[in-house]
Amino acid sequence: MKPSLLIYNIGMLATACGNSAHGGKAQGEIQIIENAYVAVEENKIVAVGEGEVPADLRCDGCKTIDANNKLVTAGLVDAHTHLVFGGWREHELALKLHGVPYLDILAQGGGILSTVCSTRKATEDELFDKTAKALDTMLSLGTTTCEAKSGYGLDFENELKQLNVVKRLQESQPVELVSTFMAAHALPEEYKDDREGYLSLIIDKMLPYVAEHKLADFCDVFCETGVFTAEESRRILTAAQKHGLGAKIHADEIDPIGGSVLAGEIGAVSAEHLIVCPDEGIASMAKGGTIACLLPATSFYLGATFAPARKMVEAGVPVAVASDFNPGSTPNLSLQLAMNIACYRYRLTPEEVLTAATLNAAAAIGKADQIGTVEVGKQADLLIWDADNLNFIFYRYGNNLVQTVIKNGKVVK
Ligand code: IZC
Ligand code: ZN
Repeated sequence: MKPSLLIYNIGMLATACGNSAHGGKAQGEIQIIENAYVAVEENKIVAVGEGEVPADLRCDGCKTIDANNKLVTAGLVDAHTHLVFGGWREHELALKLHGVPYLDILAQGGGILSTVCSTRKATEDELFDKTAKALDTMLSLGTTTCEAKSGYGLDFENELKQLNVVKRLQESQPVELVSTFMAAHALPEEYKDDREGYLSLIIDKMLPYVAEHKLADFCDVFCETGVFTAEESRRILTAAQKHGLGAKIHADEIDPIGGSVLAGEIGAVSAEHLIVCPDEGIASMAKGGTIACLLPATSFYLGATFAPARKMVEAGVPVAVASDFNPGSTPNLSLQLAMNIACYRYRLTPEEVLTAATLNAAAAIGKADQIGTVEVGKQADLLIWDADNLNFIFYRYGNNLVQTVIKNGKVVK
């Protein structure tokens, strides 16, 4: 066998292992190989080993990369972003600094609803160009796969416009995308006196269309005070499951109104945020096999408390870490930064956070059998870091330490 790409002289290869999310002790049990090599054929990893590269993997014609004794990991998987939107919301920073709560800004027609106005005004091409630029930055920061939620259209035409942008971007740039339908992100102004009308639009019209046209793999709901109740979330998510979409839920971000308990009960793939997750929510997620998708950069940006990540790991709930990139509660594209904050503020170890941002994140978007680890048979999504070891990328923060990005077996940065 002659590979198409050979990376040799790897100082440290650090990777989670397996095809499913890891919680408990297993979250921190990663494989470390010093003096390693990785061989790739087309878009797949075909060999991973230690020491001298075997003769049958050496080739004259193929591309070789000398990793210069640096760290190699799997590409980062960002399992939670609100990627496609019009405008920004920098004016809200001053309000936040004056202590105006996030939900008050939303209740006054700002927040998400102001992004809905800008997104509705933007053309599909404008959204495409803006999002392509964001993805280019993400790729250089090491994100090789990214989830993208709709939820700034809040009507048929504009939700589809967002989903369509993701579909087009999937075909035109290297970052692999997974779409989540999130029309239940806020109640649009035109339905403010007709909640049932909007729920029916989502459940009876939009969901069947999105599922039939394969425009999303997941459905998400913002289950929060003043947004959608746990009962409304249950109706939307169980309807989505009947259409074959996986369930995700923004739960316990500000108030614990039952989102995490519901997540476990309905077997949601993931629950997001979980800043104020009660013990019964953790128990329910452990029972239901739900991944806790935590967003530490959001706690940091909002000056909020931090999700009880250690408790979750110890209860056997697999923890994923994502950026939550969005124009309101965290306008940051760097999953690296989120990983650093996860380490410092959740007190997760570098090994646990690596699993959180690769294998567990891949599982949270239904791709753990294809990506998230550096193992034979997985897709060749790899990073070479400007770091000698895993600890270094957690110790340093605020800089981009990713040197080389390989997506699907091709050097893309
Ligand atoms: O635009 O504020 N939390 N949704 C739920 C968000 C934050 C995004 C936003
Ligand atoms: Zn979110």
